[in-house]
Amino acid sequence: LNAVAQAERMLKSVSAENLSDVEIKKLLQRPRIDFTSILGTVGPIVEQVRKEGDAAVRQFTERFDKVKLDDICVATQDLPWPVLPEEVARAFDVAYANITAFHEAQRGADLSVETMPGVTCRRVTRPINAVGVYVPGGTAVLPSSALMLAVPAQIAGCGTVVLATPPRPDGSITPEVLYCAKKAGVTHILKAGGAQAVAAMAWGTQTCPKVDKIFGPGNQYVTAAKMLLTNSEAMISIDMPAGPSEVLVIADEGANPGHVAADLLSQAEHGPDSQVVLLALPGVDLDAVQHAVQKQCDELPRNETARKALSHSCVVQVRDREEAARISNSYAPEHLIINVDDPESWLPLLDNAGSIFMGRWTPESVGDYASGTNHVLPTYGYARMYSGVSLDSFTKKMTVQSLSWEGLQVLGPHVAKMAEVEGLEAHRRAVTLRLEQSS
Ligand code: HSO
Ligand code: ZN
Repeated sequence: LNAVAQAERMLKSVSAENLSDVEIKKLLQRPRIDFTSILGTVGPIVEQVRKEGDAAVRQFTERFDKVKLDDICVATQDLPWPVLPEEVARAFDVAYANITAFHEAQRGADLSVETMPGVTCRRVTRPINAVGVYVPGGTAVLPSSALMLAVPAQIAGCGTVVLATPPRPDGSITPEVLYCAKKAGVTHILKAGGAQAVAAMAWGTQTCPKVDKIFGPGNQYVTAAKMLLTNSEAMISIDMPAGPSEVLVIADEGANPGHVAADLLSQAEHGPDSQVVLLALPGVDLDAVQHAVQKQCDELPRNETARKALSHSCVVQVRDREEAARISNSYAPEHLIINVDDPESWLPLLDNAGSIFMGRWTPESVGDYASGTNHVLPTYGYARMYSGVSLDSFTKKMTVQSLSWEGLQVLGPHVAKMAEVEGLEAHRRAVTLRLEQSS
């Protein structure tokens, strides 16, 4: 019986009681990504796309995706609406509506403050003119990511939205991705993947517009290309640093072991280097959880991927809420599921997480697809200082100030004094010359 129990234990299990904070940190270390060799491959691709534009993209697409294409980048409006099964279209319509509602509500009012009499400071928001969104193909095509990125771009009012995605063997793009792209007002579809797609958007080609900011998850080549191009003459910014997907689940005695297992596996199936962590409060039936993980994992079409992810994942038994919150804050998970009684009382204790899923009835899947929140979130511990993608990600803010004659009389002498301190005489004069003039 013991041997069976042992074999069924898919997740390494430890007790926080026996470990120092440093040991826990070490235990929860993410798999390291070494970009050195990848950058060596990606650099020349990026360079060739810069020099040759479409011809290079075409060549790499033929080499990597095994597709020969004439039209690399096409206007979305020139592509016909794909025909989708009714239920599929309805599901994406619901997601579109909810994502729109939540991101529409993120529109903040412009600011205006009179800091001194006659001195007015404002802040106004403008869309980023041109953005590129990357939607991965490969082992799992994620049309939901098209919605998560194109919808806020549409609400922000970005003039050019290029969606890049690898073409299928027949040269077409996934119908669901096209459906989402058309709904969300994507202007151009770039039928390319990998570093060549990112480079095309960053430099611009004969047919692909140059963009100002590039968004979206992707494999290590995509990530490396984004990293390279941010520090290049292409003058682009990116959404955030990217790493493998992850979830941390906090469960109490009342959590259903089958639900806990399903939530852990839903992240594990994303990729072999995904990481899942369970913080189990006293009373959780850990054998039942391990058993459910094993059983459900075996049934998954992507069980091999999930199994690899589980091999660097674990269960940590915690003593109380404070200990759980401390470990979770230190790990800073991309997704945090609080499967406990009274989750609201936990929220004030939680500082670092990309997105939080509260209570018994909120699986991560709802946020991944359709509740309305964005699923492009900081991974790899970056939730400590980065936010997930939101409407703000597609805008920038300009400040505006205006002084009346009276305003300059009140503020000017102080500015002149500061300029004097800094030894910047021209700055001082720009004020004093005006002060000498009567209204
Ligand atoms: N969990 C993924 C998002 C996703 N899940 C897309 C399913 N489809 C990002 O962390
Ligand atoms: Zn997911």
